[in-house]
Amino acid sequence: MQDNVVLTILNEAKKKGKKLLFLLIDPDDFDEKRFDFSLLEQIDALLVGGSLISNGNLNSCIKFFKSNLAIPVVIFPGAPSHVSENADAVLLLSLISGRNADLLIGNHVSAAFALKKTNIELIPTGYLIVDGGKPTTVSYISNTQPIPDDKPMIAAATALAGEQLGLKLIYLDTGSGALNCVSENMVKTVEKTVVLPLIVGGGIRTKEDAITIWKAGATAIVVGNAAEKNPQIIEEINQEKIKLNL
Ligand code: 1GP
Repeated sequence: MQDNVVLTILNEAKKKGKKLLFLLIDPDDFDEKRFDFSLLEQIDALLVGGSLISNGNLNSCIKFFKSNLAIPVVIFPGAPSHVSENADAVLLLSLISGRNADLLIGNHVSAAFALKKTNIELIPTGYLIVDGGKPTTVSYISNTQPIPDDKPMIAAATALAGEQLGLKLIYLDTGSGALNCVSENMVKTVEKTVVLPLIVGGGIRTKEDAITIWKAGATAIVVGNAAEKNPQIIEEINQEKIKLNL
C-alpha cells in the first residue's frame, strides 16, 4: 500500500462527514475456523493487535487477513516488537494521556529501524486512555492514569498538544472491554478543539453507542470485544450507519 493511504481515508472521511467502522482483532483470541468472513464486508479497516499479545500470532494473523481482504489491515501495537511488513499501516501510538516515557517515545526508538525496513504506512497517533469504569488491560499494562471521564477539557488540551506536536490522528480509548465508552461530551469537546480525525474505541457494544459517538464527532469507531461475543453487532451498526446516511 502507498504512503498515507489509510490516513487519507480518514482525512477524506472527516472532510466529507462520512463515518468509518473499524473492527479490532485480538490475535490471542483469533481463530480462523470460527471467524465470520461476512463481517469484513461491513467494515472500513481492520485493526490487529492490542496491549498484550501472548501467543505471537500477530504476523500470521495479519498475513491471513491480507490474503483475504481488500480493505486496509492496520497494526494496533502494544510493544516495539509488534511490527509486520505484511500490514498496510501501523498506528504509531504515543500515549500522550500518560507520563510513561517508554510509551511516549522509548518504544518508538526501539522500533524505529525495524519500522524503517518495512514499507508500511506509519501514522503518528496521539493515543489517549480515558477512564471507562474499570481498569482495563491497557490501563494496567501502560502503568498510566486514565483521563477522568468527566474531564473533557483535559482530553481536549491533551489532544491539542498532540496536534501541535505534529501528530496526525487522535485515538480516544477507554480500553478493550471497558464498562463505558468515551462520553458524548468528551468526544464533542475534543472534536471541536482539534482539526485532526478522531478515532474512538473501548466499550462500544450497541448500535446506539456507535451512532452517539459518530454524531458527537468521531470519524471512526473501533469495535472489538462486542464483535467477538456477538459478530452480528457489526452488521447492526453498519445497517444503522447506512440508514442514517453517515
Ligand atoms: C480497544 O478501542 C478498542 O483498544 C476496542 O475496545 O474491545 O471494548 O470494543 P473494545
